[in-house]
Parts: sequence; C-alpha cells; structure tokens
Amino acid sequence: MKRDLVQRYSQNPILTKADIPYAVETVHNAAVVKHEGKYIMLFRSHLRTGRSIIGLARSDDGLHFTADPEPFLTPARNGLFADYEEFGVEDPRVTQLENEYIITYSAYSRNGVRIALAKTQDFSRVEKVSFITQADYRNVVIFPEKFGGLYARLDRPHSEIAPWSIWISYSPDLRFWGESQLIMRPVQYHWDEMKIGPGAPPIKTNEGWLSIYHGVFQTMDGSIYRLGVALHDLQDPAKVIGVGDSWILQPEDPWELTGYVHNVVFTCGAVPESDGTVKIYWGGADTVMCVGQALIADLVSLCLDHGRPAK
Ligand code: BMA
Repeated sequence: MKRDLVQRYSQNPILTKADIPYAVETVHNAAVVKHEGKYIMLFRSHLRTGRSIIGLARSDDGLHFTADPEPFLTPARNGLFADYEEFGVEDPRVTQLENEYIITYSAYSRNGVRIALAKTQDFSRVEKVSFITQADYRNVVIFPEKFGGLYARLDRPHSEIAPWSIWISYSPDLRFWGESQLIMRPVQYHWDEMKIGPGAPPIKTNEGWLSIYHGVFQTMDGSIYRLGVALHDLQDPAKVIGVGDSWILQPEDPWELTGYVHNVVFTCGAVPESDGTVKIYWGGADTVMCVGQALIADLVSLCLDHGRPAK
C-alpha cells in the first residue's frame, strides 16, 4: 500500500518544552486519555539533571494542549518509592478501569528500572499504589477489561539473553501478577528485529484487541524506533491473531529525525474516536510530542491481511 496509514497532524509538534510553565528540556512519550470530555495528556520531561518527571496537559480537541502549572508525578523523596525512583519517573501509560484511571510508569534508580502503578480519579490527586514488577522491566500496558475475572497486562522484560519480547501477565487485584507467557517476539531482519515493546494500552475492536507497539532496528548509525500493530483475541488476549508485517510510522519529520535521541517515534497512548479513527500520540526523538490519525479498520486489516508471525 502506497498511502500512509497514519496521517500526521499538519501542526506537529503539538507540545514542546516552550509550552511548559516550569523548566524542562523535553516533552515526550505521553499517555493520553479522555476524561469528562477532555483529553488528558501525561507526558515525560527531562530536567536539566538528565532525570525525568511526568507533567500533565489538557485539551478540548486532542490537538491543542495546555500544560498545568506544576508537574503531576515526580520521584518520591522518602519511603519505599524513594528507593526506586531516585533517577526519575518515565513513560507513563493510562487505562480507565471502572471509575479510576490506572497509571503505570517506569521508575529508575540504582537498582534498575521497574514498573510502578499509581491511580487517580480526577487527574488532580494521584496515589502511588505499588511496584508491580522487579527490575528490569519497561512498557507495561493494562487492558481496560478483565478476562475470566483477572486483569491483564502486556509487558516487556529486559533481557540480554532472550530477545526483548512482549509478555502477558494476569492479576486478581492489579498488585500481584502472574501466569506470565511470552506471546510475541522480534523477527530477524525485520524492522522490529532488535526489540519490541507494548506502546499504547490495547484498543477494543470487533476483530480483536488492537495493540500499537514499538520495534527497534539497529543500524551502523544507531537504533531506529518505529511503530507497528498487532491484534489479540478478544476473549483470550494471550492469543495473537495477527501482526502487521510493515511498520505504521517511522521517524520522518525533522523533530523525529533529530533531537535528544535521534530517529525515534515512541508511543505510550492512543485515543479511539466514535467515527472509527484513532488518534495516535508519539514522542519525536525523545524531545517533542506529536499526533496523527489512522482508521482503526486499516490497522486491523494490516494485522490480518499482511501478517508476520507473532513468534
Ligand atoms: C527506550 C526508552 C524510551 C525512549 C527510547 C528511545 O529504551 O528509554 O523512553 O523513548 O528508548 O530513546
């Protein structure tokens, strides 16, 4: 197919450090959800220490965002969380479950990187609940529904031995997780051959759960981060029914090709709309936030008709 599946918004980037009322060096890798008719964006920002915090911005249309005056989630200064967040908090994802928004984020410290879970009802107060992985894990996305009474998540353990693959785990209470299985691997000499990781929390469609993931390819000039799609069975999300063979988005705009880390598009959130489109949000070069739109049906077809093996 010649046509681009993701249409970039003409006024990208939509949020940069110039828009933030406190001192930050980057605005990227943001989760976005709708809450009471507004779009809420939780974005990651590097400080001049080189460590990250999470800020919040609001929008009426999903395109024009205004940042709150203060950061939303910052490293704890004491208690258990402080031990594991001293190097920063990164890459949030948000899932609405019942009346709450569940936030997962990467916590960095001298002990490695692990995933913490926090929750909020209104995006004004946030409560850190617990760590839900040990080190080293990144990219945890939680499904917005339960399966056989259990919550489900996709995640990506760090590994120098096995390929960096996507796993699924289940939990009765969002705190204790188990029954893990590897469900999707990188494919050799393919655009996602080095690493894959879950991106946006999965979106329910008639054909299955649509997962937008990132894949990494290593070149002589470093790594390229791109986005692709996979479809999981509606009743049994451990079953991957199809994975698109081609990427849906790669670094092309100047602010994706160069920046804090060059050649990166990285997603932590996408918002399905009632007209069959989805707004996909991504960080460009770990520096700015961008948005684009795709037809959900096109992404599903890519998974089903032009598949690559899941494992
Ligand atoms: C990954 C994470 C992401 C980042 C990406 C590209 O390992 O650190 O936060 O966007 O690398 O630098």
